[in-house]
Amino acid sequence: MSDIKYEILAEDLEKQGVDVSKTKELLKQQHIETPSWGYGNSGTRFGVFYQEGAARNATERLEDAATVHKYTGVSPTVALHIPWDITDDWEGLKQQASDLKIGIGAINPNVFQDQEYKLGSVCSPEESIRQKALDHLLECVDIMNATGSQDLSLWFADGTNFPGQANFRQRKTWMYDALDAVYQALAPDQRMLIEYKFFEPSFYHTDLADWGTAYLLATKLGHQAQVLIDLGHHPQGTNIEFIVAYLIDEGKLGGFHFNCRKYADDDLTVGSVNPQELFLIYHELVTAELDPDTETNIAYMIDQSHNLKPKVEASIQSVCNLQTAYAKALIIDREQLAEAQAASQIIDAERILQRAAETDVRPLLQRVRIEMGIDPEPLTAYRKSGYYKQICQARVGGGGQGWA
Ligand code: PSV
Ligand code: MN
Repeated sequence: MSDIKYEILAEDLEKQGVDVSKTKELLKQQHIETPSWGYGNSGTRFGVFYQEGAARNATERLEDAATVHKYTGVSPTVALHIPWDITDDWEGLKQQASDLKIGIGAINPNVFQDQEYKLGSVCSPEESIRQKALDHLLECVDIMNATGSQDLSLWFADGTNFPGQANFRQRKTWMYDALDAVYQALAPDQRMLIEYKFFEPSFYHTDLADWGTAYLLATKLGHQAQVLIDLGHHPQGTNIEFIVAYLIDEGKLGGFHFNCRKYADDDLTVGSVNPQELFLIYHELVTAELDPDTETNIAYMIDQSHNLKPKVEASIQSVCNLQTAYAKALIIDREQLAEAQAASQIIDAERILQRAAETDVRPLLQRVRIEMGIDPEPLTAYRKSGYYKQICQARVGGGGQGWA
């Protein structure tokens, strides 16, 4: 298994004090959850673009997720969106997942698409709509019990579009009361992850607009409620890595929705526009992971709809980008960094990060994959497999559930 590039890199890393075998072990244990909605037809609010071979139902979405796991080795679970992935046979779906060697991960309720939710869901001015939304959230807890899922991943489109449209404090109470009712329904080993987003689809105010709002609610609700960071949900220029560090320190970071943005909630491939930001986020995550005094339980999930790229390929590419960011963060010399920070050697501290960020970790990741018994080049191996041709032939007709 000799590979000259890997040998040179490993020797260099060891010289820098990196424990290469521990790094490889951590990379093998990485766990990235892919979203079922990344495999079906999707689009923007201006229209849906249909792709050949796109998954048409939950069964096919599971097949695609399993394929991504087969080639990456680190994406063993898939998140479901309800009702897009609804079935009347949860036992059957769970069995299918297990036959495909994957598991069902977070359950994402959908309280934003029905006509009745035009003015909000749990914060709707109409009592019956608030009740409908709450019933759906509780139904999703039942689904978690049926699938064995531990995380309920909550996102609300609730907000208003015009000044004076609604009473903020009234809506704040409605939001809290609904979340509290759901919280009470959780089993002790289940969590509620609260996602925030500063605008869209509402353009004047959003009821859960930022990490402060999500944190406040999660804190009031209790330890089974935590914050979920979606990388696309911040205003331009937000220092997300600082939010990550802060929430970890408060024991309130529950999960991620990885994607990438340039302007708004663009849902671009994670790491595609700003890999440095992703690296700095991972730096905070790894610092916490390697600290024996810091407890974390973070769900690493992708939230992307691939409107233009072939979906399975885009998912493989995304998982690989997350491996790269993790690997680069793992090889940071944290001891030297702590020394530079203590001595206020700003340039040196920055250079320590830079050295890791500029390291070509591809030979390391290739070696990790070989040791995991998979192909060192996931995308190439997938392309050679014939899977795409097979799904294009098999999946004819039907726009599919979801955005379509
Ligand atoms: C909303 O923009 C979001 O980020 C939420 O997580 C949804 O569940 C997901 O995208 C899919 O619409
Ligand atoms: Mn999201």
